[in-house]
Amino acid sequence: MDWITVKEYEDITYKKYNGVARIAFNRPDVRNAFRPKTTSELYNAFYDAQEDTSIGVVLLSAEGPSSKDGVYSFCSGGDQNARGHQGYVGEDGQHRLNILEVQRLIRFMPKVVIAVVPGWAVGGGHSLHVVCDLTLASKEHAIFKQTDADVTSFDGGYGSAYLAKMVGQKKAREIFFLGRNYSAQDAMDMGMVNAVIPHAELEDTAYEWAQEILGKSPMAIKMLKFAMNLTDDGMVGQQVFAGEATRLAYMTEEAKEGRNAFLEKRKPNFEKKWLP
Ligand code: S0N
Repeated sequence: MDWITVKEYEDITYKKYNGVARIAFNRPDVRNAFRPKTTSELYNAFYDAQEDTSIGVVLLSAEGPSSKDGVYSFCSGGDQNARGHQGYVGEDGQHRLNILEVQRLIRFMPKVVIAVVPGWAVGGGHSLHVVCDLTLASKEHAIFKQTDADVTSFDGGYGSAYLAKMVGQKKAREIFFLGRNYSAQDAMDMGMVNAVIPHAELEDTAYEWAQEILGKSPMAIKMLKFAMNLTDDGMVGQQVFAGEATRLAYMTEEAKEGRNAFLEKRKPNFEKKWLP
């Protein structure tokens, strides 16, 4: 793939090619832990991918392996060195919890986000794969693990409660309460991974999955994603889904007449078509 770099960042890489955006963690020596700079760069890149109408699928992946020991990692969650007493401390000295804003962007963006997991997916990194629409995992190197209860930095939202909807209550509680390591195959058997891929083929396979999705109807994909989110997202899920219903309504003659009648200061003529 001839990926084209969109913008140079410090903690991530951001590239695009042929309808696909690839956003990747780039702190492999700390197992791709995220600090506030990382989350702010992630938010920036995801927002760009959301706004770019040529992009239909986003891959969330990771650079690596570590230069220190050759270990592959997707993300090991919040950088414990950046952790203060009220959140994670950025260069401006402020404490933040802004990985949650990244999670919301992934969850609510009208495009498919695929987690491409080449190695460790741990803590907040595990939660990120949970919130992505699909997960592809390296057969040889992916390991899924929840350490939130070890370090008292826990995700009580999508990372745990939504995970329980995905793998079942007993399994989710095991994952969080025991903090064990799970292989890509274990994770697939539990229903939180879509496919186990030989490591050397992982990135190409992710790109191929993206191309398959790009062949589908963009509106159908978007509405299906929002429909599947809706029941778990309460009123916000309804708001996101309903926003798209409003957009579809704007495209009708009826909506044009409603707007035109107001602007022309006359009564609207809706031709009274009450479809069954
Ligand atoms: C990933 C693990 C299991 C890998 O083990 P391994 O292979 O034995 O490697 P290590 O020798 O442990 O690590 C290699 C080097 O990388 C550093 N490092 C690894 N992870 C981190 C990290 N998270 N932060 C900082 N540094 C990290 C090591 O220190 C080591 O460095 P050197 O070579 O210098 O010694 C293993 O590393 C591990 O368990 N890591 C910690 C995982 C963890 O506990 N993460 C935090 C969990 N919690 C969250 O992520 C919360 C997320 C969150 O932010 C959030 C969630 C909900 C609501 C709000 C928030 C919020 O606060 O925003």
